[in-house]
Amino acid sequence: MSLEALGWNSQRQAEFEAYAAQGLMPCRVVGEHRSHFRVSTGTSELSAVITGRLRKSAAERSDLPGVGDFVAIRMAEGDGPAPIEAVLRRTSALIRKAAGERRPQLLAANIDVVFIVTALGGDFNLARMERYLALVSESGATPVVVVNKADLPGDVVRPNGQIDGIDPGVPIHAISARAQDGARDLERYFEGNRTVALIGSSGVGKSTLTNRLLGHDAQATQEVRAHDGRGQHTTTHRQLFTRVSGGTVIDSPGLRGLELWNPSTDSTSDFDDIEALASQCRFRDCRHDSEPGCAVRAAVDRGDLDADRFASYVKPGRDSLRTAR
Ligand SMILES: Nc1nc2c(ncn2[C@@H]2O[C@H](COP(=O)(O)OP(=O)(O)O)[C@@H](O)[C@H]2O)c(=O)[nH]1
Ligand SMILES: [Mg+2]
Ligand SMILES: [Zn+2]
Repeated sequence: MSLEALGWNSQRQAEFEAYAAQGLMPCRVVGEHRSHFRVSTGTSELSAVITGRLRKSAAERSDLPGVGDFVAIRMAEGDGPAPIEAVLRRTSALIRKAAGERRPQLLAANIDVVFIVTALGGDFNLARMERYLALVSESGATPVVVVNKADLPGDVVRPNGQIDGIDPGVPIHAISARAQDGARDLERYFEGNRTVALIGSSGVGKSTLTNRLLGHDAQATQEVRAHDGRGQHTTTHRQLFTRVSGGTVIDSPGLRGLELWNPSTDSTSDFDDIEALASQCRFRDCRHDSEPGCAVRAAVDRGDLDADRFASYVKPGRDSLRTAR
């Protein structure tokens, strides 16, 4: 293995020359833990920590290194973790604004392709898919729609290979990660040692597909709860996996629902949690009144969303904000 297999290229090398002159070494962040990072030099993996200077120079939390970042480290003397001195320019960044939090959080950096994974058996939702597509495009990565569980009954993908309502320019792959059908068609997205991230609802088969793409079981998969067809989250910390045949994969970089940060629109709303729910309503222009398939009202009914908060969200005058999404 070399750093090239992890996506290092001549542009990055050119940018790195100034750091090389300071005796620093290029690495890619492959894991993020509470107290430290795991970085790969291409030939070995080591622990690393952010220097105080780098922390101070970051205007936003999302400027700090995260999984997928290429960084400049100083080789530690002795056994301690290597200090990360700099983060190289990102070619793309998946950033989210967590519900109730004002500060953006980096989910993954330098992602070339995002597989937006959905599955037959009830997961597919056009409004949610459109939102994923828009936000992935904005991150700088290329979106690819993967409809998993093609072994189950369902008619999301039309016989011509397209999905009603989705831009025909977006590649769509109907596969079965479990039966191994069609997963080979996804190999092409790793050509040139590219990095692919998988996003989508829990239970759609992201970890199963990740294992398929890696050729071994690196990620734990889960059984879907029988009563409602939904999955539980089993993927805990973010990790970048290297494929033996080149390229890297990140299984669900931490996206829950649709809390992606969208830098070009107003995302500093106090109602991100409700807006994330609203994006899952059946109708895109849902007024959360009496429309069928309203995810916001359902959350109120379940007790997941406070009724008073909901009332202040729908109070007159907020219409423009809600429809501006
Ligand atoms: N029928 C069917 N089930 C699948 C397929 N791929 C994954 N699953 C199952 O879906 C469940 C959730 O898979 P998992 O990979 O953990 O989903 P994740 O939450 O998206 O990572 C597991 O029980 C898998 O065995 C598939 O192609 N067909
Ligand atoms: Mg998983
Ligand atoms: Zn609604």
